[in-house]
Amino acid sequence: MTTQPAGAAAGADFTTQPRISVRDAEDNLVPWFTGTATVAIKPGTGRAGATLGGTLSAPISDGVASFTDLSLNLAGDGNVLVVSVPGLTSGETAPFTVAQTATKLAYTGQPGGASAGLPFTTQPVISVLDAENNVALNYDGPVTVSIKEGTGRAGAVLSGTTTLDAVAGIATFTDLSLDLAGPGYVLVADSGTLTPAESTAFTVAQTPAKLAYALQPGGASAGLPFAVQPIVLVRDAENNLVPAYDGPVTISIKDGTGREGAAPSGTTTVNAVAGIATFTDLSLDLAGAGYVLVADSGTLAAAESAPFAVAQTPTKIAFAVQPGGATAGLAFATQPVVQVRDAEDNVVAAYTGAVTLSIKAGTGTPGAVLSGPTTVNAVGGVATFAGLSIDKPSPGYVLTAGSGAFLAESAAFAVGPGAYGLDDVAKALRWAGGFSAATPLDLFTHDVETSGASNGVLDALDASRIARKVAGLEPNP
Ligand SMILES: [Ca+2]
Repeated sequence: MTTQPAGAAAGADFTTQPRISVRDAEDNLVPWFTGTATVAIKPGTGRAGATLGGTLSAPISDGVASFTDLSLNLAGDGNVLVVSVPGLTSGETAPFTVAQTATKLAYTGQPGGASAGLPFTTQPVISVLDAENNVALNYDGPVTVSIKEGTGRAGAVLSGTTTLDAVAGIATFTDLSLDLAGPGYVLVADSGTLTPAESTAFTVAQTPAKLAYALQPGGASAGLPFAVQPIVLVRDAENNLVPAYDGPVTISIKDGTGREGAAPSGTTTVNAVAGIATFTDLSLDLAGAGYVLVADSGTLAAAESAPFAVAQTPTKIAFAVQPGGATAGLAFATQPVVQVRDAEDNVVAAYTGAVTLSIKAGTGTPGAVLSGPTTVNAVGGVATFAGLSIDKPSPGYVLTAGSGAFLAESAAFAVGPGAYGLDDVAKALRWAGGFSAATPLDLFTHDVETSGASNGVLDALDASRIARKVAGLEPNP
């Protein structure tokens, strides 16, 4: 070796190319020698797999041969070249180093499996390469990944550890994510000095992750549709609306909230439209405080509404106890009880208004009078009457209850005849004898021969029975 190779960098011609000379045994130049010198890597030296490039043969002229364009493609230490000439002892270079110059970045692993707000299932891998596209094993500087301007969705943000130090020339990202779904994202890898690299374009999908109330339920009154019906959104991990979602969303009462035993009514399950579930007719049957509604899809994270109260609105009155056991002129054995109720027939405990009873026009005996305290203030939503009586007997009385705008009617009931007198005995005898015709009301009041039942005929038996009552032999009435 007359000149040792030097200035070797991977993929580049050595800046100092080797030169050999032919010597005799005494180490003197043999200027008359002609032939061809061939150079090769000495096996087992340098980087495994390295190849020697350039013109590997050089003519020997005046005992000297010069190589001009040798290069090694891989960086490494301890490279030794062997120069051989047929018939002569081979020569070897001193071990030398092939340096490596990092020049550019490249995506050796493309980002993929991206869904808004979730780490890519395939994270990008960036390699630092030299001019020969060999990984620059010595490179351990930082590599930063960012969204290429103008690609993907405007305003998107790349999250995760976006800057990593390369390890042996390779930067392996682990937790990158993008917050907005969209097609055509391109990531740029940049080190500040090396030629940047761009990923292939990829799409960020959108995965529905959770539900959220966009509009809270409100204006609730027992049995009536909420004045403000809830609206539930389907969102991805980044709280973006998921317009592609059209699955069902179901509303239920959160266990342990509101009134025990309450149940929602209306269309409690609706399909989302463009990621929005709009309820229209929900109601709750029981008044109470602290109701929380759960919106659930079965798969996405459920949402809870803010707590709200269900008020109670009186909507009607009703006879809870029907009048009964009535005898003309005597207090009903069973006095009526009227309740003020909400739309769900729950008693409106807060109601204290007056409730007034009257005989419904056209029922009972014309001119009959309802006596007693016919107006009672409700207590706890309940008006309890006492001491009411009707003076004239008849079947088919109906009482009307009124309170404000609310009206209710009782079931029809009979007011039986009061105590009989001698004139009743006389009347009965006249009807029994056919001296006068009995009206239906006469039949109702004087057909008494069987206890509590009528045989539909006024005859002598009825007259005798009434006579026994008048005489005190039977209860009267
Ligand atoms: Ca009879």
